[in-house]
Amino acid sequence: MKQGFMISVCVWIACVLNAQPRVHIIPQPADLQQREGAFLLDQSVQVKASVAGKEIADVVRYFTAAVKQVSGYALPVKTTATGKRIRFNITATEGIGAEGYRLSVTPSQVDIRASKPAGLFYAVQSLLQTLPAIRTNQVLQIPCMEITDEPRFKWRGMMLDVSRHFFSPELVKEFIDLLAAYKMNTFHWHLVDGAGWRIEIKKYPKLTGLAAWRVDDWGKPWDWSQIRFNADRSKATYGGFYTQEQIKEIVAYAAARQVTIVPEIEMPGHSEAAMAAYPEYSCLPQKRSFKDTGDFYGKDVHPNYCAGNDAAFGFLQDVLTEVMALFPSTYIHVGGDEVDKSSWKHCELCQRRIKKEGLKNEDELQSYFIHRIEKFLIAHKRKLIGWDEILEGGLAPQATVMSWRGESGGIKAAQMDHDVVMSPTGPLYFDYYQGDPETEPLAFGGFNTLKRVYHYEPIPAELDKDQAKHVLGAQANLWTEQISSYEHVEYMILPRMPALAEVLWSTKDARNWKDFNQRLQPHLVGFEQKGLHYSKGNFKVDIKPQVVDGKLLVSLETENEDGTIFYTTDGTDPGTGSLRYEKPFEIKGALTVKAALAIHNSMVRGRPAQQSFTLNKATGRPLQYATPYSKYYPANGPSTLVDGIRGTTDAGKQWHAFNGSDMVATIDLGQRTTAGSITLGCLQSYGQWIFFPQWVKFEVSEDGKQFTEMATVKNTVPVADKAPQTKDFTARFEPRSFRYVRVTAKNLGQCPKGHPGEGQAAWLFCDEIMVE
Ligand code: TNX
Repeated sequence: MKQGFMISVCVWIACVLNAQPRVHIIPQPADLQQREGAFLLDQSVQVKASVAGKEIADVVRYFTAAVKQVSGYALPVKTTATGKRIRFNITATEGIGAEGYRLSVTPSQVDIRASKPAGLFYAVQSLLQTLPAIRTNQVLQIPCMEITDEPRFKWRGMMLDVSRHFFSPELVKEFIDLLAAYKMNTFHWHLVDGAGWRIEIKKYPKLTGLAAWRVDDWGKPWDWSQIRFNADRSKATYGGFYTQEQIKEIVAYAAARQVTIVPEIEMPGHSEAAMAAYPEYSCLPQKRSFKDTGDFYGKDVHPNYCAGNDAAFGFLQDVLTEVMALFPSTYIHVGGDEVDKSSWKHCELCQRRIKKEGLKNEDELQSYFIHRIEKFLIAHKRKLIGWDEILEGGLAPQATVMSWRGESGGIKAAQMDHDVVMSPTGPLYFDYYQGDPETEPLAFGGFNTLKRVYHYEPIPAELDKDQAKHVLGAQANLWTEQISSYEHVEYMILPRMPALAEVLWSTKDARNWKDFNQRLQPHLVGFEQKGLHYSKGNFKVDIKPQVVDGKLLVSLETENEDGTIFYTTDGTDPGTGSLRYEKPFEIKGALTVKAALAIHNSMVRGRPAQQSFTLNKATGRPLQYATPYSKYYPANGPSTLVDGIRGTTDAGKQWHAFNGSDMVATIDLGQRTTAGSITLGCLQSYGQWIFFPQWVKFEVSEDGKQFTEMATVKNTVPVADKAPQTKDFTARFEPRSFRYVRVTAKNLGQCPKGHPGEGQAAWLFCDEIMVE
């Protein structure tokens, strides 16, 4: 009897515990113990702040305002409080650093301790994540728990490019709010680039009068078919800038959220906008036309700041002086990336400087440039940070390197005892796709999915313990060539930014992809409630072909580990009543697979993934290449050309690529087979250096040794035809019987005359080979 009673009490307690929602804080705290019960947040709660002071007052105000938003209650703030209370304490707390905090929640009290306001602020973020995202009818309960927490890295950053597209001060604040909610502490503000100058500099009014405005065009600068327009194209009316007053306000707004703003003033390249306003500081002082302000990467020559002209340095120092007065950040970012040094090569002043300073070449001139600017910043007690190109020609003595072209620049700098911030394109470029390009909004290219971001490790294995200390942290970059609305900005950083926040805040051991996925779900609900845009790329099903023993199988995969995949093959959209995916299944005829994920038995909204398959006599047969395809374009592996999927004008996905070399493929049909045509599909995309082959030769054989040529089909599309397009090269003949097929596609060899890559290796893209 007694035992039975005990069991039922245990079951009851377990039920109560189960009923209590699990705390789903992102980033995962260093130590979190959830306890039974909850602190009921109602009108009777008082807030107690133990020490007065502006910074604490800022945090408390932020907290009460946030609570008011989700509850409607204006909690009173007191120095002594009785009854149910939330206490903010600044005390020297052992075991947690400058940004750490302790949070203890019991049914009667919430107690927050930190040694600095930053810690209090982060405790507040953890607390707020236990409440609903918006005001609802829900009872507000903070689960009882004990948290001890501090970040792993001190640079937890996000960059926003406001040059390629301008975002208003209000939107920048919204961006900062999002960072703060996930305990990110650095906002790298890319204020200047070729496409527009965005910061008011009192001494140089043309920067905002002229260089902030352009004739509108945007999209994919290398692919004219994908260029879009927002505004009137006859006048330079597109753009905007921040006044110094607005900047001061934003800096204060960020500071109240523990976010430091690192401003970036690009030099010596990416300076088309500044040079349109002040051509006298470029190597090409002839007046550039007003329209050129909007030139994303410079159409002809890139007008760098002239490294031989002291007045250009004077200009930049004046600009930096005003910048430093606005931004208290220790770090000032000076760009330094992608400098086209050809204008320096042809500039008399630059060449004179090279001689006078005993420099070897233009690389060393770039290094001279950055050294000189660093000296100026150091004299003003600031530190220089720049993109990894600042390593070229010799790194400035105290510079910090932001490693974007992979990690090698960062590794090199750390080994030279310089600080680094990791920001490699893969996976930290958030202008890249986060899911299947066919169902995602326009992106730069590339593929940085949520899972790849989550698994990023900022400390490279190459660094020893001491060198690793130079890795301050990491940041993701949102370049905005393709991003013209703030909705799109949100979409690109959600949910990848919270994933990065966990990489940078939580301990390495705490990282758990499945657990993150589960904790993320309520955050996604919150995004939806708040009307925030976010990508569901993480839920998208990847429909992949697999050739096994001559059979064509299809596998369905998703990054999300929580759901069930449903699919159809009859063209209808899948639902929970459709076929449930268990394992790869065979395809025997032409059909379209559509697949989508269900979580907790409810379909994730959005377009399902879709893939059509067409089969022919070569599908699934073994294929051999004379020269291997490029490892950068693995597509679906060695069987890509016989996998039943056709490449589209999207270059990244289904193609096998050959750089400068020909494609020679031999297919064994397994037995003598009768057919009357052979086809090879190819891609041309001028802007991406991809050209149709000069000709394609089709041969057949019975023994795999003696081949007979059936036809050689010449290309008829001009090499200068810029529209991305696909083309089938087909040999038709009297049906005959053969076992082997050999297809040779002749690479154009070099990019043609007048092409930006003139003389360099041309790409040949092939998919698929069809025998019918
Ligand atoms: C490279 S990253 C750039 C940017 C582009 C970006 C597009 C870097 C320092 N330079 O100018 O916007 O790629 O992903």
